[in-house]
Amino acid sequence: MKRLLITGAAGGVGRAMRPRLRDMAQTLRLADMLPITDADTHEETVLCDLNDAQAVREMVRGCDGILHLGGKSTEGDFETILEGNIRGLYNLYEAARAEGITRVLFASSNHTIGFYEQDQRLKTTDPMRPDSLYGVSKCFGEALASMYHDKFGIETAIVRIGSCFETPANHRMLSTWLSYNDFADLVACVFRAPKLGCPVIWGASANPAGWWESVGAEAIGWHPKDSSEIFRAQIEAMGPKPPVDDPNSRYQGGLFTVEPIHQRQGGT
Ligand code: NAI
Ligand code: 15L
Repeated sequence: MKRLLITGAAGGVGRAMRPRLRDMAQTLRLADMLPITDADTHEETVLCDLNDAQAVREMVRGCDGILHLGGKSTEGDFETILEGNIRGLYNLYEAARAEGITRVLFASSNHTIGFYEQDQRLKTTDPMRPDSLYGVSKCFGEALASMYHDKFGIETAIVRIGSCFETPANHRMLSTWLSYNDFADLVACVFRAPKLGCPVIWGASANPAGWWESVGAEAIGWHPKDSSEIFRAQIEAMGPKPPVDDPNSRYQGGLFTVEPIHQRQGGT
C-alpha cells in the first residue's frame, strides 16, 4: 500500500499503532485535530477537524486505506459527539466515496453493547444495547459503514474494540482487553485481505475471561495471540473485584452505564 491514513493519530491507540504499522505502507498519513510534531521520515501529518467536510476531503485524498480512530472516545456532551463521531464519520465516508477509497477500519466500541450483563455471552449479531451517547454514536457508525458497503461497495472492518491499552487496568478489562500487538495484527489482516466485505469483529485479545463469541476473524486470517491472564495477579493485588451490583461488575460497558447526560459547557 502506498499511503495509509490514520485518523486520531495523536491519541493513545494511534500513537501505539504508528511504530507497529511502520511497514504497512510507504507513507503513513497521520491526522488529528491536535498537532503531531514528531513525524518520522515515512510519516506525514495533517491537522484536521472531522467536523469540517472540506478539510476531511483533503485529508483522505491520495490515500489507499483508512484506519479510522479519530473522534470522541469517551462519554461527552451531545454536540461534541455529534461533531466528531456522527457528522465526522459522515464526512469521512463521503470523502472516501468521492476520492475512491474502498477500504476502512472503523474503531467501534464495546459500548455499542454495554448494557448487556457480564454473565451474557454475545455474538456480533445480537441486538445493540448502547450504554451512552458515545455508544449510540458508534451504533450510528456501524450502520453508516454498512450502508456505504451495500450502496457503494466501500468495505469496512467494524471493530468493536474492548479495552485497547498497554495493559488491562481493572478486573473488567481482564475480559475486554485488546493488546496493541493483536490490534496491529488485525489492522494488517484488514488491509491485506483480498476480500473484506463489512464484518463486525470483536476487538479483544484471546482472554479466557472474555464474554464475546468467536473473537478473531477467521475469514481474514486474524487470530489474536495475547491473553490478559498474565496480568491477573497484578490486578487482583490492586484490590478485590467490585461487588456484583457495582456497574463495573454487572455490565459489559462498566461505568459508562451510569454516566449522566452531559451538557456542553460555555455555549456552542
Ligand atoms: P483517544 O481519545 O486517545 O484518541 C482519539 C483522537 O481523536 C484524539 O487524538 C483526538 O484529538 C482525536 N479527535 C477527537 N475528536 C476529533 C475531531 N472532531 N476531529 C479530529 N480528531 C478528533 O482515543 P483512543 O483510546 O486512542 O481510541 C481510538 C479510537 O478507538 C476511538 O475512536 C475510540 O472511540 C475507539 N475505541 C478505543 C478503545 C480503547 O480502549 N482505547 C475502546 C473502544 C473503542
Ligand atoms: C472505549 O470505547 C473507550 O474509548 C476507552 O477509553 C475505554 O473506556 C474502553 O472503551 C473500555 O470500555 O474499556
